[in-house]
Amino acid sequence: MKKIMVTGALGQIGSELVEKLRSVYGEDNILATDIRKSEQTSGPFELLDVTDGQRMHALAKDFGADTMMHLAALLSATAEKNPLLAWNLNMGGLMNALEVSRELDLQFFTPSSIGAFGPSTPKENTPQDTLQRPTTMYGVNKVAGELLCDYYFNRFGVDTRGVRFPGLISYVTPPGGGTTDYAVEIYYEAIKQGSYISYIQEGTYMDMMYMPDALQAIIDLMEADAQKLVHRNAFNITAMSFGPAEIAAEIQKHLPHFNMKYQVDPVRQAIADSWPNSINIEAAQQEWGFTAQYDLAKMTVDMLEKLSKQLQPKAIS
Ligand code: AKB
Repeated sequence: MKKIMVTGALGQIGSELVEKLRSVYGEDNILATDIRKSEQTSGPFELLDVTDGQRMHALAKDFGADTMMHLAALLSATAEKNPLLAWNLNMGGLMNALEVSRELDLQFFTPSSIGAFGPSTPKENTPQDTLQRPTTMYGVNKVAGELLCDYYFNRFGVDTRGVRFPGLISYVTPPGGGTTDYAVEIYYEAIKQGSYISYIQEGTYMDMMYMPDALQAIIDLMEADAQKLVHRNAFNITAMSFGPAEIAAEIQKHLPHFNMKYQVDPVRQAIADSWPNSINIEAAQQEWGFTAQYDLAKMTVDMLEKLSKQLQPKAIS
């Protein structure tokens, strides 16, 4: 049975990944860590600032971890506001997590992103192996991270694995500081207000994926036969590509009065414009059998159903 330590466990991916891992591998086999204190009462949890490599090492060792899932990082829009902090946290945290994995011989996962591509990357059907000259600090971090993970595998034999996530959509923990966050906010506002003001311009396509598919992808990649992995790190994966008008139209099928206006944020629009419209996922499909269950229509049904229940005014007892 695996013993997995997760950093950034209270973030958008971490909060759901920890639950999923606990249901697969057992509650006591997953150590959740975060810089903030958890309000949840069950399951192992420790406070951890990922820039503190010594504490990271001690926690992994005491827990008897055999796997590290390193999620703690600043997302693209926040990183653009504070590039130095992003460098220190994203790269410092990753180096510590890789070093701990080398020292304790842990299997290793960390996510890269479609943000690892830039304006000179082919925009449609973006290949797995292609030009990567991103123009954001987040992108610089992600490319450096992809190379570091390859380096730790080739140089030290650390079993590093990873994917390039598209925008992730979920109803559990909202993302914070990303460029693709609009595709989550729109569902909340559709239910709460019946309207949404999009900071991303009509016609701006980005890849997206529903959280259950993202969690399953992490588990499938970590369980995959190492002999079949040609790439190991930074596999392109996605489930759908749409712009604001397409997601709004899908919501209108269920909430006919929903309307959307545009008030474009130049910083996040520039980031989105530098990313691909749609990426090619053949390497992930061929090397470890990646598939996604949710398209835009199926995800929208589930998001609206789950959020309607969650946002219902609670009866006063
Ligand atoms: C972001 O928008 O920064 C993230 C990502 C695509 O990496 N959701």
